[in-house]
Amino acid sequence: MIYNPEYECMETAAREKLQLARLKNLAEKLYEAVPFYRKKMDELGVKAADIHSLADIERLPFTTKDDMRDNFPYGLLACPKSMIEEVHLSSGTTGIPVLDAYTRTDVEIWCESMARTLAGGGCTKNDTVQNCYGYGLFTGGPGAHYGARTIGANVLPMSSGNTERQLMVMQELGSTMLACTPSYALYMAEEARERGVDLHKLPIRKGCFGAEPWSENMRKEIEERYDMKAYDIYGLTEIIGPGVAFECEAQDGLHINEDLFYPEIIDPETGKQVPIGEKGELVFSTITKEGTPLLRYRTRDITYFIPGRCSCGRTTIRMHRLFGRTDDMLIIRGVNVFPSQIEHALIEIEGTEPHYLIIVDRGPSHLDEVELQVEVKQEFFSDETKNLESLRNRIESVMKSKLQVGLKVKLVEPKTLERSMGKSKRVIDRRKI
Ligand code: DLL
Repeated sequence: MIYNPEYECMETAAREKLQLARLKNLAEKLYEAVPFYRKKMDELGVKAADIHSLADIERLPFTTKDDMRDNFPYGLLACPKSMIEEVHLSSGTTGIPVLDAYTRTDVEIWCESMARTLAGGGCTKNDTVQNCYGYGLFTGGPGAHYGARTIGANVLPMSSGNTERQLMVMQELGSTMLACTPSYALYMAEEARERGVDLHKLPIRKGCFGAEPWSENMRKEIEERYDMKAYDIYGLTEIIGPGVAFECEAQDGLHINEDLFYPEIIDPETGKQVPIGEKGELVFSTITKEGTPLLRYRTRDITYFIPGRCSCGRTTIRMHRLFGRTDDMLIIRGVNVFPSQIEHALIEIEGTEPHYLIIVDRGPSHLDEVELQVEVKQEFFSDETKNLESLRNRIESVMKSKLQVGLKVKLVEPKTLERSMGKSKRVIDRRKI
């Protein structure tokens, strides 16, 4: 279902006209209201009046996570504080968090963008949405809640955790749609199996998963375990929370709500836009926001724009599911490695589960050493040890050829790696660099 065909199926020329008007308006407002942006724009010698086409966006300054931290909490506010009706903070574990302040209009934009997102995954007013994203300062729970309410669906505001209760509610209230992190979806499926709950017999048939990297392998696993369609949804606190981009029934890239969040993909080294189809860092300008609108926010997320139109009828530009971040990139013996590359490589190896942990350390000779712990399907553990040995060798050689770096694989029994209720932790870096 397309929630808002007027905007989601707009002709490109009309959308570009709208985006340009909104962008100029944003630049003007930020110059007037936010000293940080006025200074940056003065340094670059650019004014809102210099923006004549969307290509001129490259003249405007970037915003980084550090800029947001430096201005924490309210330094980037673009409206009177009395207009703020809600605040969220990033889930970041390092240092000062980043803040998103929402006016009433911003919350309405969020409701709209999340309604489009859930509708992309097939949500209608007849659905019962079990929302197990965390409620609180994290945007996941409230975002999915707003979206489901806007559609008119029945929302079960579960938040994350208490898996026994989640499964009870799923069975007794007949949830038809699930919203949570992909790792928590798999965790719940495991618990269900353990407790003898047959998910295939329940009416839950679709789910919207995001907030952390996941792969096609994990999608397949979730779809099989629940007998459902699993959709990827993307967003970040700084921009609005979830609701920035989402998959539709075609599951062929994520549609960006580009009339609300103007996207660019840049070369992270040069800061210049790259051609459509080329990988780079995703950048957003929040062209309709009032509370803490941002110009050209560098997400550090890596993806590319998918050329061409989607079969679903939406005309919005699509991005490929994320490849990783510019900053979770590990440098191992001088080689750049993304955890997501390891996950992608595991997809091709029969016998492994999509649960893994990367432990990086400095060995006795001061060289980086990586141990990759991988969960193996139960059958392999009941088999002869030589099968395990050959699986281990196989993973090591695939990793070597894909990553150009050698790592030690340790096979572990199913369910030994720690599961998370929210974002899962895939990397432990013990190097003190
Ligand atoms: O994770 C917002 C969200 C909530 C998105 C619920 C989807 C569902 P933050 O905590 O600020 O916001 O983290 C944002 O998480 O820059 C990505 O690196 C990562 N991320 C979010 N969605 C995906 C996804 C929320 N679908 C950061 N795939 C982003 C991969 C994702 N990574």
